[in-house]
Amino acid sequence: MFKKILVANRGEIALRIICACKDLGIQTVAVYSEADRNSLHVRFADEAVCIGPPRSADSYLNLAGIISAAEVTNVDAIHPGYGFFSENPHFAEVCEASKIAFIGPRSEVIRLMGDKNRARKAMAEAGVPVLPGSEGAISSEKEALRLAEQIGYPVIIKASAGGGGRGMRVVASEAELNASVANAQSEAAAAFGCADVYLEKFLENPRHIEFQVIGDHHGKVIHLGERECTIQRRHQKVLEESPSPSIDAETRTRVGRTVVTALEKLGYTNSGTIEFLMDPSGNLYFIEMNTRLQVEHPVTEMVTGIDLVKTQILVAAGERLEVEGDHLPMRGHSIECRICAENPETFAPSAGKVTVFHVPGGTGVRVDTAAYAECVIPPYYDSLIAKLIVQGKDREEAISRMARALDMFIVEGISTSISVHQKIMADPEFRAGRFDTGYLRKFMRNGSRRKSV
Ligand code: MV4
Repeated sequence: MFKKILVANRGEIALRIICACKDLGIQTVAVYSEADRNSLHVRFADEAVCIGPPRSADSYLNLAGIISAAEVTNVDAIHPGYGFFSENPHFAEVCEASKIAFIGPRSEVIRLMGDKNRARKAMAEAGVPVLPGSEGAISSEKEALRLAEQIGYPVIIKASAGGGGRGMRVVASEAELNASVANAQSEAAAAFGCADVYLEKFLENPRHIEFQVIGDHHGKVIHLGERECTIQRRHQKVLEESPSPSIDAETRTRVGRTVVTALEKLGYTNSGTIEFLMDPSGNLYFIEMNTRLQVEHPVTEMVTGIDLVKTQILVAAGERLEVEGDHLPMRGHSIECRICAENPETFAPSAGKVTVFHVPGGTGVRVDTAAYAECVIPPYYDSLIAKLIVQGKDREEAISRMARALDMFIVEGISTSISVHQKIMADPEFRAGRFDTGYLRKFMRNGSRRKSV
């Protein structure tokens, strides 16, 4: 087992990882930027190393600084959290070469899934349904036209090196497609350093559903059910829940078995998420795989009862997943609201000093945060300041607990998205489970004030 782990991240997720290490009796090393000197991850880690100036590029993305910190503190492993180096195959390779365990999948698998076109091909070959589209990268305008004709418009052109909504363009007709391929290729080359693009059938206002998996180093992969992540704004999730109100037990069993079989074939290790789009008939199609721990992992923890971060550490250290069958059973319902430091009307970031900070509690309430009264939210990083997570015996109980907890969450000094979540919890359409990826746009337009989303 590892004796000491370096946490290559900040904020709530750094604290979350430190908690798991403490539960396992593992020593921790924090790394921090000059803007994060007074952060709780620095305070609660056993050791802390400053790795540079405030900007992420100079600190949390300072590869040499992080590896040096790992070497001088003599850690056995690095947990990358989410964002930063979590899905960087080069970082994982450097760890592997430095004999430091990277708490995540093997670098080749990270690289494979980072190429969205290769990932689509690999998953299709392993038996996971994908949307109709190109078999590899598109090589010519002619090929794209022929394919689009065959599958029908609208289609979407995606950059292989994109993902998470970056480098996509919807094409409604043949006339539009003509200029699109070359433009998409040069845009992709400029933005990602790789010109490869591929084509898919475009689904209008789908739902976004993702399956959580974890694999050990002995060939065993299990799934932990799905998360409903449809409610997003500009490709940023706003709230997530598990189970999805639109997935039944039969679908969960069938899709779960399909993803577990596919990932066992790929020799997948550690935590991963398989993203699907759902069409109005309830069919699921693979779009992308994320090879990291996700922001929304707590809703899965609440319904399965396992500590995912602890499990990540244990499997990275070579322990077996002691589970019969291909999944863990789920119980009850969980919802997570992302509380962001932003203006709830314009969604502009709102950095600055938090003067009052009171977190809700009570039955079925969990708050993952690194904020505290009098702390300063720096402008350099992601605006997420807290995750409010609730569980209940069913969706209705979870929603009423969330509404209660939001009312008892007090943040003063900066603006937050709490009021947006309060409106969603009160919305009959949300309560009925009726929403798609266009939900927030429609919902905000129908609200008391007109807003741009
Ligand atoms: C799509 C799509 C429709 N059809 N692919 C956006 C994020 C990235 N993971 C994939 N995305 C989409 N891919 C096809 N073939 C619509 C989206 C999409 C979306 C997906 C999930 C949640 C919110 C979204 C908002 C806009 C577009």
